[in-house]
Amino acid sequence: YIEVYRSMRTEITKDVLRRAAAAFQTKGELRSCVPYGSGHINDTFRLDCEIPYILQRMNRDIFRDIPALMRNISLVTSFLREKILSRGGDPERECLNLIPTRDGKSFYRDPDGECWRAYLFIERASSYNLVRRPEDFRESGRAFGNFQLLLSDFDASLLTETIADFHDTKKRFLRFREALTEDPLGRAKSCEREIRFALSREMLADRAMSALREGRLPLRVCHNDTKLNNIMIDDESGKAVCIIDLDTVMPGLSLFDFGDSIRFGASTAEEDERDLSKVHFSLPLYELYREGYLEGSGGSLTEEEIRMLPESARLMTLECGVRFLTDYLSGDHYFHTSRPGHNLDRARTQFRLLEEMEESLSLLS
Ligand code: ADP
Ligand code: GN1
Ligand code: MG
Repeated sequence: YIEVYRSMRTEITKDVLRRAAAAFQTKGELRSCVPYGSGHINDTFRLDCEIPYILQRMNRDIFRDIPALMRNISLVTSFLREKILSRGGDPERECLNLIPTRDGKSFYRDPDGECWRAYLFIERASSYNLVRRPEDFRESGRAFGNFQLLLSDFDASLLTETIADFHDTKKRFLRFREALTEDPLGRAKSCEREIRFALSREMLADRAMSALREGRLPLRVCHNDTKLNNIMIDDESGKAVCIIDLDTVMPGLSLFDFGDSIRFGASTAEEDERDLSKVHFSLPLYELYREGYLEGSGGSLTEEEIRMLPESARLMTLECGVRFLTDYLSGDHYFHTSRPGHNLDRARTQFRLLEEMEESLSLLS
């Protein structure tokens, strides 16, 4: 066990961690528990007992209704489990498996009110912050497309919206403008170029949501957070094993899922790369992902959805850049950061990518 884990929210001491770990129906003695992965939202640990587990402290500043969030995840994972079984797959590996608490609940609330959950650890598979082999990216497109197809007969009315207006880019701009007006730390002067860049594209923000309102795009059950490190790729075969991070599974547009994967994975550098000369949008990676996604979604996308794919990549990249910049201006309360200016660095990579997408993708749409 580590002595103290300094989370962005509150410290997690060894005792707190031990107590949380002991709350679940894990097998054998607890051996170790160490911080794990590079997610921006929850505090994630690898817990080793007789077998390994993932232990997560959920971010209750962001997810305000944890029981509803956990109900969503229980419903979706049980539904996927049945589908995986019926196609002869291995549900222990191909979907997330929640470990119940010792008193049979889906999550544990500690004495401070913090909420924890545990999953089986998916072994012999990895998640990546950068595409390792181009073929893996096609594979992840196929898996995210298939994820949506599998959930196409899931009753969306059972799901609670875990974060309201999650991909409403226009509303994201409104919050950005508020942060800009407040500028609580006087940071706006350090990013005037980025602010101008974002504001000059605000007129694009409503393109997807207005198509939904006008009935030109269908509402589907989506993942909503389809970056490459939310998918586990088998270490040996290179096949996508399991889609993880189900916190934002809720009704949305297929374009959100497609566009978000592109903004993260079709980049030649990591999301927080400081040297912008390394950050490029890769059209070949875009094409590979598109092929995989269309295959995985099994012909279920409408013509209009397909027509808007290039635009969705630009939109989700713009939205994410604006969210990083908003968090930078407001004092870094939302995304985990590990250095000063981290969110600004992230906003810059998104805007660099977007500039290149505007050149190369406009030829496609
Ligand atoms: P966040 O919401 O903070 O992004 P995630 O649920 O994505 O949290 O988990 C963070 C990281 O932990 C993932 O990117 C992945 O590397 C790892 N991870 C999560 N769940 C599992 C699992 N069941 N098995 C193995 N690794 C996992
Ligand atoms: C967050 O949770 P994580 O790290 O997989 C965020 C996404 C952003 C992403 C940017 C719930 O994803 O929306 O696109 O960071 N998740 C939430 O890397 O806000
Ligand atoms: Mg994640």
